[in-house]
Amino acid sequence: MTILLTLTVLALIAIAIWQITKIFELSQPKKKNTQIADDDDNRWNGQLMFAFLIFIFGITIFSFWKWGDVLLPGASSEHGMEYDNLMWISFAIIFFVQTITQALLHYFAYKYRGEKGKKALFYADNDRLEAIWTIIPVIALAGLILYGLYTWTDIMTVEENEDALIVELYAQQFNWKARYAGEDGVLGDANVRFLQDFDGKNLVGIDVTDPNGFDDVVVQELHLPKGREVIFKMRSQDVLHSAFMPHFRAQMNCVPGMITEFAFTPTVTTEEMRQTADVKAKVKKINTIRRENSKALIAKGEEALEPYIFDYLLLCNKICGASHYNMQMKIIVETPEEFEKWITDQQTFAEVIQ
Ligand SMILES: [Cu+2]
Repeated sequence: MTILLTLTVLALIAIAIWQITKIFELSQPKKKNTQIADDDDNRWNGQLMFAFLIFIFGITIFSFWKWGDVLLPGASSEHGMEYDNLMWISFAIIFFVQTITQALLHYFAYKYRGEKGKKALFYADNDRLEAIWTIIPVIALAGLILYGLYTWTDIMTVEENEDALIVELYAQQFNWKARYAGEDGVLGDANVRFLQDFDGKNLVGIDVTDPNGFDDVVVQELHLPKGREVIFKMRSQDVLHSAFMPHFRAQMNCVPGMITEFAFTPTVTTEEMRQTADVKAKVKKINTIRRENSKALIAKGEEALEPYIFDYLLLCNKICGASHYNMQMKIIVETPEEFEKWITDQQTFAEVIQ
């Protein structure tokens, strides 16, 4: 009922505005009655084009100033630098070209607006000009594509590395689990058919007929040693998920029925990241917002929000169901010594099913 009333009121307001506009038009002295644009109309249109140019430049500068600080902090992985360079170079070229072309387009629309008596110049073609505006984009785009392909291949190729840490990321609606290969460096075979074994203690479905699985370690918080390559093997229990680790510039789909791979080397520990000026500023900004929101919550008799502390996160980046937004796992990057101490404290699969 409220919706119907609101819609009726809106419709009546629209009709009133339309009628008032008509009255205003009729009350104006009749100047002309023609559909052909005159100098006044053309000047007005030209000025509007120029105003639009100022508007798009203005809103671009405003957006950089206002939201420039919500971008991710610097990459925390070796390949992340390459990835960021590619992105910033592409952005710079696009930004430079778009600024010039938009400025020319709108300025010329204003400068060469229609005027009485002004005749357009008949200009059939100019081979040299056409060659220039074809060859320059070809070189620029081919350069970008080749650079992109080279970077992509470099990032996506997972090479055999004896020293690499092998970690399985196991996705299910709506959480993550991680499995370390243990002492032998080999992940035991696994299958969703074994999930019910051992009263549900077999969290990722490790196959007990494969001896490689007994020293595997299954956890719900991902720890990674700084400076050592990590080879991730992704699996999904149910639907399509995507393992997204934004701070490491890493993402890979988790597809039911197959194992996908991605590898990177973390370069900054969680503790080091918390001490960077950029992250400190972000944390401060988030906590200011949280304090403000807490005031409203307390007024309603609810609990205040906890202060935010920076942590790396593994997120799901495929809309996989109702709680997709909350499908995440904390990642802790630490020194190799801290990592060794942590992993030896964890229970192996053999210990869990005892
Ligand atoms: Cu998901």
